Amino acid sequence: MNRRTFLAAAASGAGVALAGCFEGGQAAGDHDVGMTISSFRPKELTVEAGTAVEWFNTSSHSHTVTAYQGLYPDGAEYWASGEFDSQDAAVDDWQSTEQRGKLEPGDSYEHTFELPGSYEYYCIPHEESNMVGTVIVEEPTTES
Ligand SMILES: [Cu+2]
Repeated sequence: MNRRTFLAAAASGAGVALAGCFEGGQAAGDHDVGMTISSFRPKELTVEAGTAVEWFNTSSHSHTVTAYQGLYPDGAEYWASGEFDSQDAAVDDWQSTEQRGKLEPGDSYEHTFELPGSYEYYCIPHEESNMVGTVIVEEPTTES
């Protein structure tokens, strides 16, 4: 894609310019990852290091975006909607009345990925339905 084409595509949503890489048609609007009743769309997203990725609950059900403990590069911090320090804390929260990590329909969550590598995550209430996803973070490319 040349730069002109990229800018035209980016004009459809501010988030697109930040997100960079897309799997066509699976994410629309300003967000990078949408949600169905029991899946993330796209399930796998590739971005450059330093990219802020936005999840947006495009479904009619409540979800979470919850990292699998340790399934991210060494040196990266634990990440999850609700901003917890660990997967245990995120799960405890889901089982509490507070549910700070819960994304209601129309809610969004954003996380910036600084370190290259693979980040595995899931939705707490729909893990049994295989509602899981991966963010692959690549070294920034230097454009000529
Ligand atoms: Cu879910």
